[in-house]
Amino acid sequence: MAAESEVSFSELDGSGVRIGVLRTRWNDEHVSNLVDGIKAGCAECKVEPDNIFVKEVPGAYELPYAARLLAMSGTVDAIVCCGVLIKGETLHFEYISDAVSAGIMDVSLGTMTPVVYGVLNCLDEEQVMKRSSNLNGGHNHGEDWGKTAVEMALMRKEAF
Ligand code: DLZ
Repeated sequence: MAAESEVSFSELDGSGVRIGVLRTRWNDEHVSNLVDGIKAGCAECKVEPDNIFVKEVPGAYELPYAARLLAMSGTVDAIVCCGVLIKGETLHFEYISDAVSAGIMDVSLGTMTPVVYGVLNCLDEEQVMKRSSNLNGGHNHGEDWGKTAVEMALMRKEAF
């Protein structure tokens, strides 16, 4: 069964939606591919290219802080935090990974701005490539994150 069984993203009207994308410089090539995917996902939901704001941070650890600043600015309706963490030989990966996922949820609930968790946590580059590109049977998860951001931005605007 498809993960998105109940939602037809192509029916979402994101024409008035503003999306903020925060992306890391770490793992630049993969993250750039993911950002392209986010833009493509947003475009599929009719988001205007001018309504997508992209800002860099150094690494994944900086994403929650930047997300909080952006959410509090009130300039976007949803945020995608985009990065790639690749496991090394130390416990660094585990500490950063936990802090980032908890931090992003904290910002989302604390500011009531949808913040999409667009961070890949992978054991090696091969795993990253399968999830950040549509080449060689892979799937660019950025596309899903862009669509999720639009769906959640509309949910927030309509507020049940
Ligand atoms: C230090 C570090 C390491 C080892 N690996 C990654 C990574 O795979 N992906 C990533 O986005 N950032 C990494 N960083 C940098 C940290 O996220 C952070 O920028 C620094 O620890 C400074 O706070």
